[in-house]
Amino acid sequence: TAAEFAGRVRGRSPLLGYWVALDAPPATERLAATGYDFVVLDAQHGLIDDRGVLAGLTAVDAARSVPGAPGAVGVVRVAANDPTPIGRALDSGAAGVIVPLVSSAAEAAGAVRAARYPPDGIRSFGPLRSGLRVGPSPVESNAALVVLAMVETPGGLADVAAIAATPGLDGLFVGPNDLRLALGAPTPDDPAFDEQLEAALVAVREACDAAGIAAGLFTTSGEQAARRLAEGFTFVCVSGDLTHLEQAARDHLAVARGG
Ligand code: 3PY
Ligand code: MG
Repeated sequence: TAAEFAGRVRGRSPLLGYWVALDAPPATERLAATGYDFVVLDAQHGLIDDRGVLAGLTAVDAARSVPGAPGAVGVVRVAANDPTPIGRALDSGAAGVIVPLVSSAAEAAGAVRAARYPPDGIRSFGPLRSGLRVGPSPVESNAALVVLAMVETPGGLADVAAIAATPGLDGLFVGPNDLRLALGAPTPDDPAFDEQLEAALVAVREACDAAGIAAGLFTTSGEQAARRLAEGFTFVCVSGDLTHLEQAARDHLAVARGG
């Protein structure tokens, strides 16, 4: 349930997630049944609109009824730090939101307020699907839904300790592509910025440790994810649908052509 997931996020249990960028609910259901703790539907850069978010969250929940499957919970990386997409993602049944481009403690507080009903926040009441999944009670929802702020801008990095200390915030989540660009790199994978990125990741992790919240980030492989967990990150998105499709297509073609 969403409440159990929130307990694990807040308890800083190591959690592994899968990143979904494609609006393909039957594929999402199968991926959600493979054993990941959570599935993120990317409504910022992913090719997923509001209807796709609703269908994707329904698919993730359906995976929990697959015999023998451990089942995951659905989380949405919303399009923007704005009460409208945050409220809609939660109304659609998300167990939490990952909010992009949070650049100050004030912005982090805004994200938390958008996800909580009064008196804790400003979320408008209308949990059309969430009422079934999380429960219709505002108090229950406020307690059960998690909010993670993405640190991936110069302001976010400069203000990371204050952002992590935001009351009600459940975790930070690093977007390494934007963060590397924020550090001045000309491309999101320029190896000349590896050292600076590593230092930034340490700063984010230490801020999370100090605040006692989840330390999250996006990786693109099992190897990277294992390394980040070993470092102390607690909420790691291992890889995603588009990455895997492309990789498998390329690898199989290479083998078919004789390596
Ligand atoms: C980033 O790397 O900037 C992200 O937002 C993760 O996709
Ligand atoms: Mg980003």
